[in-house]
Amino acid sequence: MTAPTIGSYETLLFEQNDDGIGILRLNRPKALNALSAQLVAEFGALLDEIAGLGLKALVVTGGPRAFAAGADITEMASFTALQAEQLARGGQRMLGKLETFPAPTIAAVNGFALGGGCELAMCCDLILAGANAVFGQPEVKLGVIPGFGGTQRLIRRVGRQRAIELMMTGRNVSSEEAVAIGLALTRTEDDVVEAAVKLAGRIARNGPVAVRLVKRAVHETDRLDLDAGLAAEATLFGLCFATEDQKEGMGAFVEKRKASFVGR
Ligand code: CO8
Repeated sequence: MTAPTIGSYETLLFEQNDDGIGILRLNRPKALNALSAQLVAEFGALLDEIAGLGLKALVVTGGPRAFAAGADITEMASFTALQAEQLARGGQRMLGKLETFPAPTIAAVNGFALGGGCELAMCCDLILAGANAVFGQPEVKLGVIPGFGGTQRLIRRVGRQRAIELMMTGRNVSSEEAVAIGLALTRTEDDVVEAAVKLAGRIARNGPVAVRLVKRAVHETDRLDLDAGLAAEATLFGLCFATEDQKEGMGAFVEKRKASFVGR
C-alpha cells in the first residue's frame, strides 16, 4: 500500500493500493461504527478529498464485527423533530456524495450493516457480503423510520414488497438471504475486503472512462422515465466515441490485441 495522500480523520482510515484502488474503513469499533455526527461529517469531507485522486475504484468497509450498526442512537435519542430532520438531510447529502462518487464503489460488509449502515452500503454500486454479514432496517423497533435514504433505495435494490416487509418488521437479513433477494451481489466465506479489491481490480482493467459512464448512465437516469433514460444513455454512448479509450478498445479488438487504456 502507498502512503495516504490525504488528511487524517478520527473515525475513518483510508489507504490506496498500487493499482489505484482506495479502501475506506469506518473506524469506531467500540460503537460498532455507529454513524455519529462526527463520522458523517468526516465521511463527507474525506469523499471530497479523494474524489480528485483518480481512483480506479473505492472499497468501503468497516471492522470484523460491524460494517456500521446504524446512526448513533445515543446522539439522536433526545433530538427534536427539527434536529432529526436536519440529521437526516445531512446524512442524505453525505450518502449522495458516495452514490455519485466518480469511481465505482464496492461495500465490503462484515458483521452488522443495520439502519444507516445498510443505507450507506446501498449507496455503493455493489455490495459484497462476508459470511457473517447481517443487514437490516430495524428503525421501527426504535419507533422511527429509515432516514438516510432506506425507504427509497431499498425498494430499488430488492423490490417494493420485500423492502416494505423488511422495513415494517425490522428483521435481520443474513448474508445468504441478502444475496437471494439482490441486496448483496455475492457472499464469501473468505476475506470480503480481499474479494472486493479483487473485483475492483477486474473492473479497473476496463476502459476507465467507459466504467465511469456506465455509472453515470445508471445513476443520472434513476429519476427519469424510460424514454428520457434512453435519451441520456444515447448521449453518454456518443460521448464514449470522443475518448481515446474507445479508439484503443475497439482498435485493439480489430487488431486482435489486448487494449491498453489511458483513461481519456
Ligand atoms: N448507536 C450508538 N451506539 C451503538 C449503536 C448505534 N446504532 N449500535 C451499537 N452501539 C454500541 C452499543 O451501545 C455498545 O456500546 P457500549 O459498549 O458502550 O455499551 C457497543 O456499540 C456494542 O454494542 P452491543 O453491546 O449492543 O453489541 P451486541 O453484539 O450485543 O449487539 C447489535 C449488536 C445487535 C448491532 C446492537 O448493538 C444493536 O441493536 N444496535 C442498534 C442497531 C440499530 O437499531 N440500528 C439502527 C439505528 S437507527 C438508524 O440508523 C436510522 C438512520 C437514519 C437516521 C435518520 C435520523 C432521524
